[in-house]
Amino acid sequence: MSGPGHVNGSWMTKPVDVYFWPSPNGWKIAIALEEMGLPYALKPVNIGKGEQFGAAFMAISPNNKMPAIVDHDGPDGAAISVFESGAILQYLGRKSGQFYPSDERLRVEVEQWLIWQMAGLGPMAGQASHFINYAPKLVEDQSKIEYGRARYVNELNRLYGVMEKRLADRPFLAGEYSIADMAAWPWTRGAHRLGQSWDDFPKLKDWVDRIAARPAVRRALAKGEAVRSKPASQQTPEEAAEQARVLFGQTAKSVSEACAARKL
Ligand SMILES: N[C@@H](CCC(=O)N[C@@H](CS)C(=O)NCC(=O)O)C(=O)O
Repeated sequence: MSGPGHVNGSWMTKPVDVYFWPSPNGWKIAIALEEMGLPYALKPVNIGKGEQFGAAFMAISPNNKMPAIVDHDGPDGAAISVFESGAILQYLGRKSGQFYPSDERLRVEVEQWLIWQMAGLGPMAGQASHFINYAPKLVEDQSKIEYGRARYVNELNRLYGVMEKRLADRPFLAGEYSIADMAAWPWTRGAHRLGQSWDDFPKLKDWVDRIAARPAVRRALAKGEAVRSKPASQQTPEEAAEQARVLFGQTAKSVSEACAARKL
């Protein structure tokens, strides 16, 4: 194959640096790179330990969140950095000429579902996860979190319903497998941890299984999990408390202080 950015081109020999931690937004990028056959190197950013506040990382990801990439073979031959998983997927799709069609109608199909994931599914699933998996351990009076929990679990349920309808008559969100599926899958596969039941979403479950069976997805998960020094399930209560302190309740001031402390 040839064409802009295809993987056989000699200019594409340098691995893409992927600033990564094994969590849903990170998986999207590892999956895309495996699917596209682009060489990459995972650069761990342990967000539970505050590594996202380091100066070098903040220079490429000013939102103090992973994922971010540095492509040393940028469009003009010089390095380019990209943050925000949706923008990274679009960049890699254009670079590789895969999973992101150049035909305008097909591209619009992909983009609608990609942006839908970025603006809706991801943020709502993230909040549902917070209220189900983290907030109960951080708040003594459980009645204080009930409203937030129901709000995000219900909204996620509605969004899964949108996918269920969409997948009723096509195998993937934009018809063909695309970067939109890669973006949505990590926020869907753990439905049971987000207050949802597969009994309500059989088509969605088939789609989750179809993507999980892809060799590239399996490779991405294996390589990404290897970045952790131990499985998340073996985290001690002290480590969990430290992670919650670093990640939750951030403000502009707390981020500035965390960045300053990392420079000492
Ligand atoms: N909209 C961003 C969200 C990225 C995001 O939320 N990353 C989380 C982990 S999944 C993170 O790095 N959190 C670190 C922090 O909040 O300090 C994207 O899609 O890239």
